[in-house]
Amino acid sequence: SALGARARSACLTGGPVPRRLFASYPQTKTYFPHFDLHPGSAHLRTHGAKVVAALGDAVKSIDNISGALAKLSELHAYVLRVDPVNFKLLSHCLLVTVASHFPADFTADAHTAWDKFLSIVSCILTEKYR
Ligand code: ZNH
Repeated sequence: SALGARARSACLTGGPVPRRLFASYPQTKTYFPHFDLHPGSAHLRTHGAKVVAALGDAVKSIDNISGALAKLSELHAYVLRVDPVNFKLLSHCLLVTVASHFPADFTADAHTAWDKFLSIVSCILTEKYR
């Protein structure tokens, strides 16, 4: 979407999103002991770009998101073992960050669409958990 493209170009995922996530929910930092977690660090920028690219793949395969994210779903469930609750926290931080950077574009429809999209992606990334 246009809002998604602007969010990407504003580089929200490398700075403001992780800053908000780690400040509001410090327990999320435990998954990144090997990262430099200072806002805008090379680690966060690279990682943020990967996360956004995955979200882009999901958008491109909007009718088969689970197919597009199958590998990533296995990675999060079996290798990274990220507690599913963290997906809600990250989605919330993404939503709030986009809303606060682009208040005029963040209409009720945009809010609904982002909320739905992120919850579908989160469901798919956590569905392999046992
Ligand atoms: Zn994650 C990784 C996406 C959520 C944690 N991830 C990752 C990647 C991607 C992603 C794309 C890369 C892979 C490769 O490289 O192959 N994620 C994602 C998404 C989401 C997520 C899309 C939602 C929406 N994650 C998450 C959470 C957490 C996480 C919530 C926690 C908190 N991840 C993670 C980790 C990792 C990842 C730890 C690894 C990193 C490194 O590099 O080491």
